[in-house]
This record gives sequence, C-alpha cells and structure tokens, in this order.
Amino acid sequence: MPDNFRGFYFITDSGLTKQGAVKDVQDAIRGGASVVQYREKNKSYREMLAEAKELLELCRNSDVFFIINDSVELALDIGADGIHLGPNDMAPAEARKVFPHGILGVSCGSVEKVTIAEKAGADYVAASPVFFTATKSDIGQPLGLEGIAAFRRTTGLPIVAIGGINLDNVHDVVLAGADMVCAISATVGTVDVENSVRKFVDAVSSASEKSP
Ligand code: TZP
Ligand code: MG
Repeated sequence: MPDNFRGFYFITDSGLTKQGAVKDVQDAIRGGASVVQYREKNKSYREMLAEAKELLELCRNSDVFFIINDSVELALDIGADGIHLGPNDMAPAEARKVFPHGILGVSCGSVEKVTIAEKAGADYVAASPVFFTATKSDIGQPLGLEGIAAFRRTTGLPIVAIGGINLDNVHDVVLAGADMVCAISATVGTVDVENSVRKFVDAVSSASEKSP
C-alpha cells in the first residue's frame, strides 16, 4: 500500500456532472487530486469499460491512483490500481483473493466493520457517511467527527472520509483523524471542478499540518 495515500480523493458522478466524467477527471487531476474513483451506477458494462479505460489512461499519465467502485470484474478487466467495496458488494476477504495486489478500499459504518475490513486485507477504510448527505440514499447513520476519531483509535490504515463534506467542515474532518477526504456534490456538482478540487486539496494539506 502506498504511504502517500493522502489528500483529496475524487469520485465521479454521472448524475451530478455538468461536463462528463472525462472532463471532470481532467479537472480533478489539474486541481491536485491524489486518487480518482470511477463510481457509475447507471451505465452498461460495455459503456463503463470504455469510459474507465479512458479515465485510467488519464490517471496513469499523471501518477494518480485509479480505483473502481463496486465491480471487481471491471477493475480486473482494465487493470485498475484498486477497487472500492461497500456493504452490498463482494465481501472484502473474497475480493482480496481475486485482487491480491491492488489497493482494496472498504466502506465502514462502524469500528467493528473497520476491524473486519482490516483483517480481510483492506488497504484503506472509508468512514461512511461522516455527515448527512443527499448524494447517496442507502447509507447508515452519520458517524460524525467522533466516529472518525474512533476509527483513528482502531486502525493504522489510511482513513478516507466521505459524506456531506464541504469546505466549511473539511478542516475538522482532517483534525479528527482522516487522511483523505471525498466530496462529490461540492466538486462534481460545481461549475468549476478544477477550482473546487484545488480548494479541498489546499484545505486538507493545511489541516494535515496541524493534525497530531
Ligand atoms: N458514500 C457514502 S456517502 C456518499 C457515498 C458515495 C456520497 C457522498 O457525496 P457528497 O456529495 O460528498 O456528500
Ligand atoms: Mg458499492
């Protein structure tokens, strides 16, 4: 697992985008994102394959990690750097077997889930959701800043914070113990994705300097 798993973790969203995933990812890379996740819930496998290949190429050219959400099959087919799995996806231990060398991220809604993910061989955990969000409906109770702190006490794995994160709360999220943050509506949903991403990158970086 790379030890520079820090900064801003960009996630695509075809429902919120104003300019398409390719342009969004180009902007996110220019804005300084360290990781890009392809998260697509509505397209056919064929469409996802073509789009994901294009995005992987962009990330490879910029040394940005490229991670596939949900589909281990898609990650294997395109040779992505990693996969990200939630409670309704393949079990992390199972995924670890078929994807032994890539980055494995697991969404966790409790410290118990963090322990299970770590035992299964996860490379990072996502604290999900940190706050209320309208971007995803089928999620658990918000963990809050105390939830991130509890994750921090539980694991040495990188913690990626997601759900309701914006430029007003990102500082506190990092101080609570997150190594990376995601913000979908506050980046993909804005008119200037590059500028929005850059603001998060700067905020995470300045908060990390103050983080214990
Ligand atoms: N997983 C947990 S919350 C969430 C996902 C994909 C949505 C986050 O979106 P936003 O707009 O950053 O709250
Ligand atoms: Mg999923």
